[in-house]
Amino acid sequence: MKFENKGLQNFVDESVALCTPDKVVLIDGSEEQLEALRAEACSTGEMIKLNQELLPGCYLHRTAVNDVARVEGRTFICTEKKEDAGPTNNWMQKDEAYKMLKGIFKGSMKGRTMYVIPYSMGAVGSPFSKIGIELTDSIYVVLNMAIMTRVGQKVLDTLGPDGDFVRGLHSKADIDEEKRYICQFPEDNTIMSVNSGYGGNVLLGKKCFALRIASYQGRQEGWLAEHMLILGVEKPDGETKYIAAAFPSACGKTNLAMLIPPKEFAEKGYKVFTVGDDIAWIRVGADGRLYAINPENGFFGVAPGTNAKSNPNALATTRRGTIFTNVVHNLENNTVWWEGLDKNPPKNAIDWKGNPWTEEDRANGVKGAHPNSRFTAPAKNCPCISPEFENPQGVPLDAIVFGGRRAKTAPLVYEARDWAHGVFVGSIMASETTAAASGAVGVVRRDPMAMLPFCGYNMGDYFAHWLEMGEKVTKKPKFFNVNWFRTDEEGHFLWPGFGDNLRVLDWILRRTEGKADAVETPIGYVPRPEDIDLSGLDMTTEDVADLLTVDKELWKEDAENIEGFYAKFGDKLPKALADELATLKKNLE
Ligand code: GTP
Ligand code: SPV
Ligand code: MN
Repeated sequence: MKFENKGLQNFVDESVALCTPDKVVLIDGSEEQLEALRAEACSTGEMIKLNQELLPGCYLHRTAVNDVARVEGRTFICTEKKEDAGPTNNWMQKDEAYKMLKGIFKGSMKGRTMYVIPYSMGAVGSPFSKIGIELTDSIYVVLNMAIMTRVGQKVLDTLGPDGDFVRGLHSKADIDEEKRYICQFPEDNTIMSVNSGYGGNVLLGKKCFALRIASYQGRQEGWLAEHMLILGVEKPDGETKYIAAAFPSACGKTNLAMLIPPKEFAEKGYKVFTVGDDIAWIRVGADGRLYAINPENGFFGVAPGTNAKSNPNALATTRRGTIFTNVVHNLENNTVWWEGLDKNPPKNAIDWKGNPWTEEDRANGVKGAHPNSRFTAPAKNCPCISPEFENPQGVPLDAIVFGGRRAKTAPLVYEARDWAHGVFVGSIMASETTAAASGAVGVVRRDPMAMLPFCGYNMGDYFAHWLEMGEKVTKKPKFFNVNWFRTDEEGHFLWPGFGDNLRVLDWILRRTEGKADAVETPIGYVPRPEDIDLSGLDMTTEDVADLLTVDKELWKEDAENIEGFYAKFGDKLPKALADELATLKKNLE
């Protein structure tokens, strides 16, 4: 295969020599080629074509049962020096990593086709966009990348003869858990992923490039790559304000990005528009404000819990051109189902493992869909996609929101005092772990800026980079922290969440405009309970007051935990953050 771009030619030639595929195919992005690949995947059983009347263009795929989520324990940042990966990443010396990986990739594509996917993160040709090439032996990966990113010849044309790109090599190999590696080489713009077929491990444009590699690039080039949704709120006065929010995996980004305003808000004229649901690339504009783009072109969303009430926009987005992974196959009408879709689980069905999902299974509470089952859906399907979605300059941010799953400590919402305190609030984020990564679920861990699994360099340097960015932003957004997940003694959520989260965003936006009051607490500003608009909600101001309490004893414990976490960073911890922690402790006395 011949390419005009020398670097690309070398990358493909070397990878072919290493993996020895039978055939090499360039993905040109044409519908004919994609359609032929869908047919091929269906003929081999890799995908199942769903009911084309009810779900046009939709397919079902099941991964291996040992391969259903990101594997953080097998994800590595490979650099020359350990210090550059930092205390929160798994590290491998990069030459050793190459050597070890080459052993595993050797001959891994024998008998298979290698697909060459040129893709753009961000609108093709936009100055904020970056190009990647993924080489893979999986049609499922090709078809997902064609939804999640912009792929094909137009990307190669933009790359030109001398353009640089991120190299990504992926092989399913034998889906051997013991030899599964997701390796990032930020110093070399290279990603190598082997022995997995699960989204976050293999759609290399997503977490591997757009966060791990891009966060490193962002530090070199003076911008930020963040695990954030981006949404626009159009207010009754017609003005649209943009918010970016970082929540850990499976903590509500897709849901917040697509929220439907409560009836009372809709009647007043509030509208919400989705710019992105997972990743934001953020730069300082010429006017001194922060601007964010969503580098992706689709949504790789959590299926369970998505329904006509919780997230009708997400559901509508998945009704055509969507690939479902590890959900229930409803044999009654050849469609799909998952827990929380509706109250009628199909009687004649196949579970995510590919086995009949029986009456007995259901009676025993055996789940039909994997808790981390997903849909891959085109952004253009989304009924509330923002008119600014393709804007190459991005959207200006008025608020940056952090949040996680905390049963107790964090109040419904609080506001940081300034930029440095905002960075502190992001850096102390903590959340209960979810099914999005393999390992125990429900364990509280610190997850700064929701980037713990995604930061491509030393997180101490990452904090410093956030602080430095503040010096360049002359018109600063405000920082907030939210927690939709406070529970009562029985573990029930105290806040209704979902669409009602707009009530909190509304206070946030009014704060950015200097139009809402707040009370100062040891951790920052919280709303007066009466400042959260509860109209139409079966909740009292006292209930909200409960959600806003700041329990000093719990926060003292948290401060101890933060201190322990911060200690990992040694002298890489910026002094400004150590000072913020000291202030927090003093405020709690
Ligand atoms: P990733 O794609 O893994 O990054 O996840 P995400 O952050 O986009 O999470 P998503 O919006 O898919 O939500 C994950 C889970 O959280 C789903 O089961 C939702 O039902 C639940 N969830 C989302 N928003 C809320 C909320 O406001 N309140 C409550 N109680 N649950 C929520
Ligand atoms: C996440 O886990 O944060 C996701 C899904 O968005 S994955 O692509 O697996 O990373
Ligand atoms: Mn995510």
